[in-house]
Amino acid sequence: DDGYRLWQRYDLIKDAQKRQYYQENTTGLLMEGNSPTLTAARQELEMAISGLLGKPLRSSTAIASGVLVLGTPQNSPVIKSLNLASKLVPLGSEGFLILSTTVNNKKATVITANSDVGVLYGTFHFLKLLQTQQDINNLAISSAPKIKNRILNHWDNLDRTVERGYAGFSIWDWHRLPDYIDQRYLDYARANASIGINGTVLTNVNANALILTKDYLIKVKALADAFRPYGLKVYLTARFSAPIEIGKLKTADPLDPEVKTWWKNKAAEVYSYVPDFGGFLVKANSEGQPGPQNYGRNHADGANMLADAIADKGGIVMWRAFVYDNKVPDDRAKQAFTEFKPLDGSFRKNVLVQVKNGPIDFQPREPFHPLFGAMPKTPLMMEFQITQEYLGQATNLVYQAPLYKETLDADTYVKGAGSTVAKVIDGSLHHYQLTGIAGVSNIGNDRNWTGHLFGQANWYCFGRLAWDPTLSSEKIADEWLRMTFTNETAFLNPIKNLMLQSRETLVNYMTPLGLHHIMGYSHHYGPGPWIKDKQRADWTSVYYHKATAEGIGFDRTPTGSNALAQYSPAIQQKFGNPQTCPEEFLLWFHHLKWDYKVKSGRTLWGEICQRYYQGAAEVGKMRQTWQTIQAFVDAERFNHVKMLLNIQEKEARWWRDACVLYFQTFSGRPIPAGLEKPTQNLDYYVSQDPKFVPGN
Ligand code: BDP
Repeated sequence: DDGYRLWQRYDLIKDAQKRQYYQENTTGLLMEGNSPTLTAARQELEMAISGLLGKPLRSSTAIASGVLVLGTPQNSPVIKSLNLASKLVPLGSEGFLILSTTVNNKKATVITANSDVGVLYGTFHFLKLLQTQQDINNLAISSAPKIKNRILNHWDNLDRTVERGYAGFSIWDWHRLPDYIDQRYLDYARANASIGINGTVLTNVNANALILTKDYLIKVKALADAFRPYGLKVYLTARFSAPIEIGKLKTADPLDPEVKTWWKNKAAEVYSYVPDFGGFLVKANSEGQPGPQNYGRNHADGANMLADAIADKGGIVMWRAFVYDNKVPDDRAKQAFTEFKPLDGSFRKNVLVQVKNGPIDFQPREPFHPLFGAMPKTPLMMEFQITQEYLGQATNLVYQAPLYKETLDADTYVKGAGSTVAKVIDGSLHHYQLTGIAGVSNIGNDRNWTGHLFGQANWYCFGRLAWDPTLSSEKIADEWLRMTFTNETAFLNPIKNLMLQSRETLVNYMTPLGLHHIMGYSHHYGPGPWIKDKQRADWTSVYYHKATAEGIGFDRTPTGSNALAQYSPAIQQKFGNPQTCPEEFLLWFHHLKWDYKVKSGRTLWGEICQRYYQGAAEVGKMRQTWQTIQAFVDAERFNHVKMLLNIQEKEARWWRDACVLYFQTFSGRPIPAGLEKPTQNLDYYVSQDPKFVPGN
């Protein structure tokens, strides 16, 4: 089994009693509507029920005991007769209701919503109950997404390379589009719908203007048509200089009337192919990308010009706040806030500012981005990275729900305790009208989609948290494991535990105690704490760890860059003092002496060593744990994970030894007794530059 089926496997439930029980509750399907979306729901149910229960799902026209009734009050007279309006109204356009009830005195399960896509989401939820072997007798489930726009960002180039993609090439086969609709596109849409993802940006933020030409737009249309039944809208990245590159204008100045007209016409052309086109994602004036600042304009000028071009069609602009350049002398972590905070309130209503979870760049651990909570008049959306650019790429098993949750649950204190980041992005804190969350996709054309089989869990947990940020990492892991592998507790308990620990383990062997950005240059693979003397200081590692003979860490308090001042007073107070700063952010905010005493009673140097060794040792334990569950997994998937865990253990030791030896050249202290000595010397690690890194 190569893992292609993701969490939608629908293999026969082995327990005959359970099968019997589910069969009694799925005796037939009564569905009165027949839109493409309802047809997708029907097909999914038919496929799943015949797989899980080994018996086809019959369509019925009358109510019989155990029937499934699907539809909306608009397209189903049976559902209309149930008078569910008071329950349905609060669920909005995408929520759903699943009810065990009686219809004409017959036992029935009703899956309904205000829209067909809500019914589809409800269908997937119902199937999950079967896949995870739950009770389905007294169902009264109502669920609606807490965030409106739940979007994957593909960093896919038109030549099918994928920036920071580690699962093969792009799944968009531009060459064979528009006439060839790969089954993979439909399976991709099914998977996204099953977790409530409702948008996809097809192209890289480092954009190519050609995507906006007719040749590509007809291909984009083909994808949009394939995805539409699944409630998945298509978005594109807009290259700011497109009016020059493909429009032959002399300028891309957002205040120039000709430029405005060009974008209006271009937008109209896009909508002529894709009438429900979602809108544009823009990276501007960041890492060399063109933008409004090239013309002396600001981000709001640029975003508003594009927003005006698509407003009447209902489109949105997602304008990224990931901006930095070498003009910031003291601290890159401050730049986004410095540029965007003064613009609060000056964006059009259909603009969202898309902010990465932390102020640097998707590190194994970062504090939440200080913009969250700081722009009450501008809807901010979250950008997480699902692809593991800085998390061991596709050879490391790291379950990211705990990382996402850490940011979502972080308290900004901007309106007193409880002002969490989740409440900023779900709109409840500042009453945003638009809300959104994006995940940089880890999907490629590898058979198993994500390179590492456990990368699928990160796609899955992103979708689940986008729907409901209050879900726990544990619950999501449990669902995913049950659907992807088995419902056996002897498998679930150890592997769930392994997943839940995996992110902390990775932080320990890569960047413990708030260290960050010390990876290999450019490709970002493997350790590189020694990186220095590049064309930009903020692309080096020494800029971030600031190790000297005295100590280590980035002072972001008032005695240093004072990036801390961008957070609310309560955070400043807590994080500003090394004694009260959460230890996981210690060296993010403080430069401390090697002999500084940490909570464990060890010196800082001793603790750094301890963490690196602990992290590497834990990967050894992960490897052993995997061995114990062999009986529950088919050979192909078992061996896939086994081999990758072997690689991960090597890599964890590589990180450990390289970093400890390097930092030792500053601390001048021995590796604490009891910890095995690295087998190589530092020169060896410095001379190792990985040669076969994809995606960079
Ligand atoms: C960094 C990546 C780079 C991306 C950039 C971005 O290294 O490849 O283009 O982020 O988010 O993480 O724009």
